[in-house]
Amino acid sequence: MAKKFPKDFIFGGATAAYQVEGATREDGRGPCVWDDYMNRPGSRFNGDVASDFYHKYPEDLQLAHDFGVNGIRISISWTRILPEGKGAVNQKGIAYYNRLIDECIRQGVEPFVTLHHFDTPLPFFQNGHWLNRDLIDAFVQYAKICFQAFGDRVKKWATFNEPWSIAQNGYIAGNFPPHEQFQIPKAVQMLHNIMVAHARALNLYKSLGLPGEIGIVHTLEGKVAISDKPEDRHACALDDAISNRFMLDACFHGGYDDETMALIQEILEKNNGTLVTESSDFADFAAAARQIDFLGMNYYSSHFLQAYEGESRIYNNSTGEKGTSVFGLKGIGARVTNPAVPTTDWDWPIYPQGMHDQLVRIMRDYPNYKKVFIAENGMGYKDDFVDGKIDDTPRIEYVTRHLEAVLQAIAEGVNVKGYYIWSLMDVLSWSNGYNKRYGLFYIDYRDQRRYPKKSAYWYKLLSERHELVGIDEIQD
Ligand code: BGP
Repeated sequence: MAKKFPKDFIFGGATAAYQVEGATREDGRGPCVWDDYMNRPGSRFNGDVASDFYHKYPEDLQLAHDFGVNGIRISISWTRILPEGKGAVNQKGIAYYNRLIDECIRQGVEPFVTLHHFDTPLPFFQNGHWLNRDLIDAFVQYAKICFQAFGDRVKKWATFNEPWSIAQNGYIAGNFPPHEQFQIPKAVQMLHNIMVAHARALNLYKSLGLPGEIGIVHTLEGKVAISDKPEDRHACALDDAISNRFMLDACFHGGYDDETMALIQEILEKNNGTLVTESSDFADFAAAARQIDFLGMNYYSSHFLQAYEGESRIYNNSTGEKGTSVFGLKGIGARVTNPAVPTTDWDWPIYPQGMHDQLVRIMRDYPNYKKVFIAENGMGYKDDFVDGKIDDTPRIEYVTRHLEAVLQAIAEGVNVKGYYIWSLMDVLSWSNGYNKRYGLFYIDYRDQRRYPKKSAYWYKLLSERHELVGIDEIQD
């Protein structure tokens, strides 16, 4: 295992517009899908105020600076720039992101900007979402406006955050809008369409001759067969194909490998679906695969797969009641508990080995990748707030073990250039609300005050020394 992180390694913190900004009706912002969804009757929470980053970003960036965080993932809210998703540009939205980006740079916290972090404009969502190819054209238009407005200062761009989560959570698990379940063919079609939008925006960026780099952020879920039985291994290959390979092939191979497509076809056939593509899609994929500068990799967890012959069935544990999850998909497999692997309260297996394995897999299967940023990793935890102090030792342990996996991958030759902890400060969790916290900085949502957690003091030492530090070395 390498001991030190590379000199130019970024120790960042991640956020996303809807999860932090709040101010959803301010300065001409139009509605995105989440405004509507989270304000539906019976909803337990919403992002109307969130972490009030829209107003408090100078304080958050000051804290980032003071605690050694030298990079921040932010995303642009599409409907601040284009309130209806297309048409007239809202200059107040442009002005806000100009202020935010300038403040990041002033504080030495480099902005890594994502164009789409789940928050599709409401009219496009209502009109078929990513199944409607009109959204591809609209996304490219929106991307162009952002590149032209901010591309002189933003040096790291990501087209999308986690296409897989949009498709899986919205159309398979049903815990994101539009709350559909088991619509596997729709999910596959969406992934393809989003990959086309990614490729076209990336190619456009490259044609503008701007001074930065562009990539995409994928969540890579480790997939491990629960046994050596061929049927369990096949379930594992199927889940890996739909969750990871399909998108990685599009981004780095410029099209889908035969083996990947065979697995996807098998899934589609068992679920009575087909995939529709246009031949120009593959020209766009090929051009983008030649030009992509980096992969942003989010990693939280791995799944243990068992063969499964039944109908699809899922129970989402969105309250942190440990041991309640159920996940079996027709034509794919069942995600089962591995008694040897601990889990979080939300039943996410804690398996750092999977992070190492996914990094090595990128190097092995996609050798034209140039570099990887860990764009998100972190631990959801119900932090205890005692006299203004938060002892989040389990989070520090979780991150330490995942950073060890990163160091191991670096030692084996993977070019990893940064780590953005999810999340910089506490944020809204899409399907869990405000009690599933991830931040280095605790937010008391009653008054929006920020408090550094034990992990923030630890992260500061880590960033100063560029090597892992023990919990006993923290002085707060
Ligand atoms: C990723 C998203 C983030 C964030 C994180 C934690 O999938 O990119 O936006 O929410 O997961 O997820 P959750 O809040 O559901 O625990």
